[in-house]
Amino acid sequence: MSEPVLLRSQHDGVLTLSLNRPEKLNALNVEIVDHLIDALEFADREDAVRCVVLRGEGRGFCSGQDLDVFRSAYESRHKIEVAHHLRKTYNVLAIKLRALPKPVIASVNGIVAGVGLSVALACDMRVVADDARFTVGFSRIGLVPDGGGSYLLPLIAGFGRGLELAMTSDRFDSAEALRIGIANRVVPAADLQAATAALVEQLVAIPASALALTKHAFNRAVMPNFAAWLHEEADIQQEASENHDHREGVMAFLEKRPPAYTHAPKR
Ligand code: LHQ
Repeated sequence: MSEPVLLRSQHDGVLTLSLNRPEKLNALNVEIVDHLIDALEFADREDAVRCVVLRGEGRGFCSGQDLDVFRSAYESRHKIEVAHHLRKTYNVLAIKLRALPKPVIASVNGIVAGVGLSVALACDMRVVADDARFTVGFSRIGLVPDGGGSYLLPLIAGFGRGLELAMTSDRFDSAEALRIGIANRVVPAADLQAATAALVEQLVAIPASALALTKHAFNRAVMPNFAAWLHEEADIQQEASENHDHREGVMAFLEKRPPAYTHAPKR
């Protein structure tokens, strides 16, 4: 039997969810996102769960959408229903992460890219290993940040720096993530688990209702239109994905060669 793509463990009120596709730096597919959504629904209805930790197995937190999934569609030049895909996967996940009335901590090691970054940003706090490396990444394959990325990145990192990182897809390190507010704290890689556990321990000692209502208040105060935005973001991504340069960017990544972009407005 193959390994589960999402590992779950529960101790002392903490549900730990570990993305488990280390050979692809925990790239996401529909199966893993469905498991994540199920786990968050479980966390919501189980009083015994007081806090959720999201982490990645291996040398990365998450490299974003598994680009191999779309290989045959890109090769055959079929249209991909990207907006539909987003609405049934990452948009649901982002809404669940924000709506869960319990803290969700991303414990971030190694690589973070694409919608993997969006997922980390949709969590409540990010404890980051000092060797973590980030890239928004979408623009390199002709896309816009999705899964809430176009909302959460400017909200958390600021409009100017967020837009720069989204447009350039420049890599940045943990020190920069801390400086722009993406990391709540940076710790030596060897201490990531202990530092995450210490934060969780601090949170679970605080009245659960205060945590739930504080999260609700912050959501309502600064992101009351998040769900509506996700819908619109998916339409924008659909448009981006219909450009030839997106297909070329994905195929170049899969074929491990530099892309040959045309920069034409439409394919
Ligand atoms: C991967 C991936 C990956 C598959 C590493 N997929 N295999 C929404 C709607 C529609 C379409 C598309 O997407 C989306 C949402 C998105 O998230 S778009 C953004 C998707 N992510 C990316 O574009 C990032 C792609 N990955 C990379 O650029 C690099 O792998 C990074 C910079 C993350 C890490 O670089 P390295 O540390 O040099 O590692 P690597 O590239 O050697 O990756 C290790 C393996 O993982 C490798 O496989 P291999 O068989 O050669 O060992 C990669 O092919 C595989 N992998 N990311 N997203």
